[in-house]
Amino acid sequence: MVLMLGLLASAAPAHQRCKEENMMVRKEWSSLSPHERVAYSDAVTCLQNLPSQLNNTQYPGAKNRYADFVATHINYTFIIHLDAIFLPWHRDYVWLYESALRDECGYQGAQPYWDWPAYVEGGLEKSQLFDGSAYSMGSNGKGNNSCVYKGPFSNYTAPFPYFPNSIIMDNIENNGTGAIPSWSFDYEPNCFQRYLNDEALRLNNNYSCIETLLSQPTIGEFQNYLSTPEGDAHYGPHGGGHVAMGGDGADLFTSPTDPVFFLHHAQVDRMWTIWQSYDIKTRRYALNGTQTLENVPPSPELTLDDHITWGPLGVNRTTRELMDVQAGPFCYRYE
Ligand SMILES: [Cu+2]
Repeated sequence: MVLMLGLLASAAPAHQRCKEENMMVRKEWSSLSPHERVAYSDAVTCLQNLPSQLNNTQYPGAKNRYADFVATHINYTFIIHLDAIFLPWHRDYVWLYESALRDECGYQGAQPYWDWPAYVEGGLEKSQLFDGSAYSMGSNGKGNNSCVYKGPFSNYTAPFPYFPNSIIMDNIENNGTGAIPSWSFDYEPNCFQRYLNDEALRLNNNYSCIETLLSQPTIGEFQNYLSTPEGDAHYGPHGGGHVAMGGDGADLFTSPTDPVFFLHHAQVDRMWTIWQSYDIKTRRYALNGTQTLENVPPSPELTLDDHITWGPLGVNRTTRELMDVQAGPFCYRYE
């Protein structure tokens, strides 16, 4: 009988498991109450104080549970950016993080997002996200090292080394192997850094950029517009948000060191979800591209049956499982 019930439960179609009643609702940072904002940043601080679950010999810099997420991002940097894996990988990544906040740190809410265009006027430093109050996600950086000095996370130590951008460019230009540097997981403590950049946000993340992004006809064009690889201050809305954070948040490898990374990537995911919703039939399972950064080294086209692996961070998934935010492991919507 027990076995039969188990079979019935696992045979239930996804749409029956995810219902309006149990769906998480992700909201914009500024629309959370001050109490909700503190609950969120407290949960992040909690994660930064829990022990790591990674092998410490292999990942000496992973000094806590939060750093495990950063280490995993470093590890996969060359296969999860500027390719077809980017969107599904980061969707699952944000969800695993949100789940850790809830399951390991007692957070009751959903993952908030950062609606970029609403922050273009008025200056990031004065915004509810970065004003350095107890209800923000910490201040801008200051001083020679641009250390975050006020509000949540101002005492957080960024454990991993700095990765110069040339690592990525060298790999592309010299047809590299896409191997991360041998020192990638070394423990090199530094203050947590930001260098807020209003101009990057104004250029890449204004309302007209978002309109252009959402009007791209194919997933390939959507991806290209989202993350423009290079060029004179035009990075696309994904790159623009990273450059707007500056400091740790602008480092392609270690960017999740800045906890705003997860609000930024929730917004990237929200953009993809909205874009998918305009034509579910053709867009929900649309993929375009290979499995390596700018296809260096060359790799096969990503398919829905390919597996996305997480190591100790989470259960392995097929790409197919990561395409619908109300099926597979997910059950959430954006408000
Ligand atoms: Cu990333």
